[in-house]
Amino acid sequence: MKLLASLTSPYARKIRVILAEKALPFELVVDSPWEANTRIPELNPLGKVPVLITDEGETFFDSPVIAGYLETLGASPALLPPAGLDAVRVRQTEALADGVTDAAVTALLESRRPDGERSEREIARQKDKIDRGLAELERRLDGRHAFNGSPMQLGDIAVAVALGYLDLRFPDIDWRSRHPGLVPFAERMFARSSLRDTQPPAG
Ligand SMILES: N[C@@H](CCC(=O)N[C@@H](CS)C(=O)NCC(=O)O)C(=O)O
Repeated sequence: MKLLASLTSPYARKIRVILAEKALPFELVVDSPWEANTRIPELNPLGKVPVLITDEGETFFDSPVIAGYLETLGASPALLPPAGLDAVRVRQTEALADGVTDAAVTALLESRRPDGERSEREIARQKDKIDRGLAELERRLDGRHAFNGSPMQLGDIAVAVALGYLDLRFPDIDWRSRHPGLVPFAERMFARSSLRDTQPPAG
């Protein structure tokens, strides 16, 4: 299977972490939807990474759908409980973490707009979402080792990737000081080889 991804995309990183945890072989095709010669819109009409092409030639996006597909391959460890309320709860953690990532991506794009077009108010609005999202994650974690019970699940990976993205793009937010309850969890997750090996390049 092939994964089309940019090396800085947090959503693509989530999928790369899952592939690494499950030791699933894949070909990484680096492609950025922001480049003029990108192939992404041919594969995903929304023009976004990640995109996964299965060995059978089927194409899947976006990252929650790809995560669901990878689960069907049956490789361990399972990162989603079998269908049911427990699976919905893991998906809720993923959605909350992805929402923090969405707000960070939106704030970054806004901050890169030229003078006169940039809205500081919009950046602040997105940063509020980040802060509220992290506060809710901290509350839900409640000092435990993982969000949806042991062992690690998809939601834990999404949270770790969201925090890693804040480190990359918004170190000034200093989430560690504002949400110290997330720090031991993040340190454990960041130490895993799947996260170490998928660290985004600076820039
Ligand atoms: N909900 C999507 C979000 C994907 C996404 O926004 N990817 C960004 C890269 S970090 C992208 O490709 N942006 C290009 C664009 O918005 O045109 C997912 O989870 O896969």
